[in-house]
Amino acid sequence: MSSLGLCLNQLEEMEEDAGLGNGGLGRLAACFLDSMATLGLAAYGYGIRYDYGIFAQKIREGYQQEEPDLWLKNGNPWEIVRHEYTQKVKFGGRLIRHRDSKEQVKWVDTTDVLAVPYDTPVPGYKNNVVNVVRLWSAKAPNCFSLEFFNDGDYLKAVFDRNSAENISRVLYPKDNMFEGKALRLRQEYFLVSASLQDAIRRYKSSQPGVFVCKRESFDEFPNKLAFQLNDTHPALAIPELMRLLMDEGLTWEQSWNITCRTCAYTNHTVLPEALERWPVELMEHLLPRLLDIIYYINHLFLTEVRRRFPNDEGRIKRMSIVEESPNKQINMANLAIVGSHAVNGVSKIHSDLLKSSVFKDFYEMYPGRFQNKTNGITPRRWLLLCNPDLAELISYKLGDGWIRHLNQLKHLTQYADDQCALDNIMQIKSRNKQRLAEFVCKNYGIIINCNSIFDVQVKRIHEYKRQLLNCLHAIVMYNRIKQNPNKHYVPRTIMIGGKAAPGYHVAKKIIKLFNNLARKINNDVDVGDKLKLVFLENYRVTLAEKVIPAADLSEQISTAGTEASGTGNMKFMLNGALTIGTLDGANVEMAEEMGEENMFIFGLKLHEVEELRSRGYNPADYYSCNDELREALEQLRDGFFCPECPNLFTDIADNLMHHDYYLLLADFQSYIECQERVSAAYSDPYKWARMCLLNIASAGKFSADRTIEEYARDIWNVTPSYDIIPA
Ligand code: DL6
Repeated sequence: MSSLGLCLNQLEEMEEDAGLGNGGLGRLAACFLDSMATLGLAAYGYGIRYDYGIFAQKIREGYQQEEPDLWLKNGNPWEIVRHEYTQKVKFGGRLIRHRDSKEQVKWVDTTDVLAVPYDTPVPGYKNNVVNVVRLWSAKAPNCFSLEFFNDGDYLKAVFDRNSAENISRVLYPKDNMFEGKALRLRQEYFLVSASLQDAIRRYKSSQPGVFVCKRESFDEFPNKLAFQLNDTHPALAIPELMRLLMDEGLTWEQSWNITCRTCAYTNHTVLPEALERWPVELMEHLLPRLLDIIYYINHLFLTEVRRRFPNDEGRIKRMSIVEESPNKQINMANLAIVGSHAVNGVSKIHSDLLKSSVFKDFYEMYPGRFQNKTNGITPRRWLLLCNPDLAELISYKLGDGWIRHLNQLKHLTQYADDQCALDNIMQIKSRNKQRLAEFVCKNYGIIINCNSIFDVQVKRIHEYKRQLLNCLHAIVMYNRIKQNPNKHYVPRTIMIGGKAAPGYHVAKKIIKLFNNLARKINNDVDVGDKLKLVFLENYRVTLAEKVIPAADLSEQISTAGTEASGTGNMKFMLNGALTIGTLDGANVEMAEEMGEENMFIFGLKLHEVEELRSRGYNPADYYSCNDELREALEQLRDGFFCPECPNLFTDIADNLMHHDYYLLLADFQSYIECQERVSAAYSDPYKWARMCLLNIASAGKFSADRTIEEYARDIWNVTPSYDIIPA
């Protein structure tokens, strides 16, 4: 590199992110891959090799604009194509039934698509284990649309090629939101079918010491394989595995036994708009054999429900995989639960909610199936790599065992009152803040005060995550400064980053609002550097690696009961940022680990949210008696932050004042007071530094290694190993 006059760091900066997911769900999977390799587990990550990943976000005049993510434009040196493992995936066609057999059904006249695998290595941490993430790219078979070539309709033939290859063209950019598009269903089946065929191929040929295809019995299948369904997006794995096993000659009962013992389902959300329900009509057209199998699974399942809970038709209706009204649709979560031996949520509070509300009927029927696996993050990326100075300091104090055994961080507590150690941590934070400030200045032209609290909320923009509550706090701070400019204020830099789904108008409006607040506040001479607002454009993993180590305050402020876990919260904690948050998702367990005195907790608790809603929530009860809140809402409503288009934010204000589903107004006062406690704590550098250290020291639980050890022990029945295998 240096002989070519090139700098490795610059080259690293040029590398595109592989943005093949939407947010927490995909990033969690990436952390799990790192942990599985580090724990010596023989694991494959399967996914789709999208030509276009999550869009690039550009901010123009305060608005989000989307641009295609051409991540492969300069090639991808980390992958190799494995043509030899190409699989065929069927769509459409019709069924030919052999008498009334449920096993012997031929799926014919299908339109086939090839799934070509591209492998990327996933190295474990210094253990010589290298696993694989295998991503499928769609390719039309050579014979595809041959009849049009024969007819001389060249263009039609080429167009149809594209329709096959469109399957892996682009990631659907909605996070926590179901999009019932046919192409999305094709993507889901494409991933599932190719991956299962690949796993069966490997199972059949994997008799130790024998190279030719050997294994004929499927008896060992559940002992050799485990399929962990990452939400319901791959839940078609259940009927597809049934199909493949029956096509191998197994009976329905044998296939069902193997399927249930092999599959397990992780739920990642309770938001109703995110739960997948596919129209039967669409499935009938695209995947008739799968629908046929789902119907029979449902028939047997409902027979069992009726036997266990006689005369309870309400329950039958709620539990049915096939929903009858208003339109017939397949409830994918119900399918996933029925066909799995384990179902888990991703934090304690979330797993409890699954049992007490979302899947209550299923819990009553299969209590032993329900588990919790609190999420985690990989300490290799989220500390060692992104915050090398802090990592070095910790290794200097404790040795480097923490990199694989994050619980060792608890030994840092011995330095909680050691001024020198605290100074070291704060010096590192300060350098990280300096670097981020340079980035912000260079990229957005905003000069920020490095002595201010770096108050950061980075995540997808969603109403339930309540970026608007953060905006209300910014407005209150601004109004206070304007009313009393000479008073002392603890300076703040509020940074928000995140993408809004392109069709999610409210989320896009929230971005515009924050940028308008920034325009007004950042240019007000009375405010100066007491308050600055920065929108972090195009938030993605590589930007997170810069932002998180530099944050003082992490905003985790969703309405209690809405965020399944969160994982950003853990990344901030590990890097010594303090959290302001509700008792939601994994925040609850973070508070347990560090002690509530080391976190800024506010807002309604889950049972209070439920009580308030069942009592009947009226937002006016809150703003009519709160001057600061009313002022902020009126400013929003009346165009104070958008004189050139005074009605721009009226709908946001009206929505808050009249509906406010996520209870921002109910939590407002508690949030503002909590922010005051943050400012007071920051004014006491010793107290703040001590809290930072205690946050880091109690982050051990949130290693993805711990999460994976639990999956391995309780669901997959495999034993991790920290052995270093010969190179
Ligand atoms: O479990 C990973 C991640 C959680 O940390 C987030 O709290 C949760 O919102 C996210 N869930 C989804 C669900 N997507 N769908 N459908 O992204 O999972």
